[in-house]
Amino acid sequence: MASVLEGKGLLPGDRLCIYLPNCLEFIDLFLAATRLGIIFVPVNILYRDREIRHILTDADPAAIVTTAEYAEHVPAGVPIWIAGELGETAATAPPSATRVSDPDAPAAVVYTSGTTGASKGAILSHNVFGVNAVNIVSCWRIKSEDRLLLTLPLFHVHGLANGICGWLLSGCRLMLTERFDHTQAAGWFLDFQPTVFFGVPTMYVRLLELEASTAGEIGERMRLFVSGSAPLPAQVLEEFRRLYGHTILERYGMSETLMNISNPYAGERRPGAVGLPLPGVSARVVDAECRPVPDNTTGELFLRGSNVFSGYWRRPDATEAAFHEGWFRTGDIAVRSPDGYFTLQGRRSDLIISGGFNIYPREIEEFLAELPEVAEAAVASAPDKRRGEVPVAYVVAAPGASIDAAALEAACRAHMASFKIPRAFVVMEKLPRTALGKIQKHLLPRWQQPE
Ligand code: MCA
Repeated sequence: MASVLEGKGLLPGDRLCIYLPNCLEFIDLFLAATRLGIIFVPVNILYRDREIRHILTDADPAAIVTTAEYAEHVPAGVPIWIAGELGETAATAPPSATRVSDPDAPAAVVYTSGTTGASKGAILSHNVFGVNAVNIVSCWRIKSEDRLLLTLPLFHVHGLANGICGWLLSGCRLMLTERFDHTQAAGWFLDFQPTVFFGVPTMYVRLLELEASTAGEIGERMRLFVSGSAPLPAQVLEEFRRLYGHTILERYGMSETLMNISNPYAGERRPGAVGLPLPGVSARVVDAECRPVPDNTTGELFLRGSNVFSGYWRRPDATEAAFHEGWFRTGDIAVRSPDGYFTLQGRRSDLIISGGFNIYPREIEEFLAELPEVAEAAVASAPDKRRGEVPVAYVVAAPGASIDAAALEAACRAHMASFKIPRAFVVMEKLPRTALGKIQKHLLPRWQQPE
């Protein structure tokens, strides 16, 4: 695949966008691109025209690789290569001798809606992927005898950095599925008999729905369940322990830093806490003036280490704002216990994490406000048993217009990823605002998921 990409004229530093569901070509393209020093830019397969256009404009790639089926979602303007055709050519191509040697050079740019504004490209060096893989393989004791069931999307670093790079470094046996499907999960566990599983809390909530006998059989063969990308409710951890006989190991990461903090493999896996800093990671809790606070005191979590990204792609302003005296500002609120365990308590921004996917309300609010029948909109989160949080839209009709929720939902579905679509459109006379005009989301009427 590396010689195919070279044959296409790609050079070190060029960007290559990948808009693919999980498949073997995804892995081949990741390995080929990074070996050539081409910057790998994965695009969420659930993204649609607006979201893809934003990344194509920002990353300015040489091409985007996708399938014939998904090509229809890709806006015109950038060469489209079909993954299957690249794979066929690669099968008979001579191996490439090229290998980059600068570990601090960018290996990938991963778009994240982060803590503020439209998504930005987090620049991840080869070293960051290497440090992360070494940390999780050693700390979670992944061996070549292990069998890893990976159902996470590879367009996010949970699946790509922890899943694929953890598999490659450990030499374990990997089963990769196109996506997580709760109707097939039991079969996958019973047939493949994995020993390690990486998941988001939504997956664990789904696994709680299995028969006790099936769960027990799965638990007997499993060695380690890891959870991340969103908070794992302590009650889910407890129910899971009763049903599967395993205490899920919760860890905390970000697209900008990969894994930062993890509950120990041996030692207390504390419900509700994300654990202890990984080797090489410094973590501190600071006050509004960025000064360290004592234990048991809430503040913003700052991180430093060789796992931290190189900045945001072509966004020197956002990169500058993301650091303070060499410390990365996570935007997460945390507290450290005297024995060193960190617990996350919320976020500085109104980011919504649904099923492990980040949703930035501003993006949906701006889309809705562009619609002629909407004067203004606010998007807030509502609790959801399966996904943790889901977005809910509160809209004020334009003068003389009436709001048709189904039409708003159809408009959202046509232009953005399915997980971002508000679960309800609550019509309001006006939105609660402070004297300065800032919308007060905590005053919006709570919306309950209908049973
Ligand atoms: C969902 N859909 C997909 C995928 N996931 N289609 C293709 N590929 C996928 N990977 C489709 C579903 O089929 C469904 O389609 C629609 O999207 C809505 O899905 P959803 O509402 O998400 O519900 P679900 O189908 O039950 O999906 C639950 C899920 C998904 C599979 C757990 O939420 C998921 O994959 N979450 C993982 C996100 C992730 O990897 N986060 C890591 C970010 P239809 O509507 O047609 O039926 S990295 C990170 O956060 C940091 C670094 C960290 O610490 O990990």
